[in-house]
Amino acid sequence: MNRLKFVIVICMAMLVSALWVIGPPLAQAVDEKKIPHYYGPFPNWALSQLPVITPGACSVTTTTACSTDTGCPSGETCLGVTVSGGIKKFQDGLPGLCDPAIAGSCEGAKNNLGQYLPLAVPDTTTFTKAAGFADDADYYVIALVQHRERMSSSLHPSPGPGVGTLLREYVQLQTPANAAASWNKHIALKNDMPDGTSVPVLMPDGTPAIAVDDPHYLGPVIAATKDKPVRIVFYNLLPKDSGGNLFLPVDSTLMGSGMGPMSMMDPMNMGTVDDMVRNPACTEATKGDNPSCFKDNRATIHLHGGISPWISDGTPHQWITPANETTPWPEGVSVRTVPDMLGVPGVPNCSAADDGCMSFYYTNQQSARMMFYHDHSWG
Ligand SMILES: [Cu+2]
Repeated sequence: MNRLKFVIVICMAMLVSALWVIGPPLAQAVDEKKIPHYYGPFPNWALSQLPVITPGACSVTTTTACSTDTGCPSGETCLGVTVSGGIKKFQDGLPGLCDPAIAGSCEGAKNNLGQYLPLAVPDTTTFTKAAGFADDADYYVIALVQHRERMSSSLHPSPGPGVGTLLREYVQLQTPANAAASWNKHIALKNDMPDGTSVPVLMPDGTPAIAVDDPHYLGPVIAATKDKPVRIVFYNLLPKDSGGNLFLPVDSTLMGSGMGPMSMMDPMNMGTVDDMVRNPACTEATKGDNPSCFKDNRATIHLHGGISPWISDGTPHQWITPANETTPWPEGVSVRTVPDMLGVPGVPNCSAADDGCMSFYYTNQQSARMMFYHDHSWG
């Protein structure tokens, strides 16, 4: 019997005797600096501020504390109740749609929180019939970054580092065709981290990642035309290694999102809340930057409702990790490159498994409709 097994047997023997006299450990109090775990020992929670209600007193029997009239004797009202904090609904304006290529358009579309929905600005000169392609196409380079955005005037009233809700947002990168355009805001992108810090976003070649506009919730809006294809090069620019762990609870027991396809020890049932069955390998508590786990920073673009060839659907197995990620699995098994997007001047070559980018072709051979593109990674 090796040492590990011996210790386990000892532990189980102690456990059997201990279980009769103790319950499971108490759930820990919410600590917003910690990432919630799907299994524990930290509880799942959402950081929604609850309102603080200071009780008042009943109108006649004034020694009776109350928070509503029903807390008072019949016929009396509850007076002096105050409510503070919480998240108020319907306080903020909706972000407006705007075209960054038109001066002043997005400034005018801002709501009271500074939010707006920028259109993606197409590159119409790279993929053209004149250049030998079957159709003129709108071409975009879209990246995914981690970004904080203030979502409600009830949240985080004072500006400062780490303010806003942490999100993963799509953003339009500049291309050679629009690098010198007057409307290009040349935003040097940063990834916002759960601890409140920010780190510069680099392209796979180590140069700064430059966006045409700041990241915005819901991402750049792509206005397409029936029968005119949209072509996209997608860059996964999320943080790498343990920084790429998702800041939401992840059910890593779904095959393909936790342990990789390799021999790993079977989880042992110790009957405790934090044993390997109830706190499996590759959950937030144990993942770290363990290369034996599928990464949480896998991402893709799925065009929801699009009539797209399967290679460009962005299926659950068409995800990629950021370039240079430490993983044996840098892309899903169904990732394919759009054949005629290879070897095009100014267009990134995304044919390598670990290049952190992939290409998409949307036919738009369908009637006008509102669609959305979103992540679709397995797990
Ligand atoms: Cu969808």
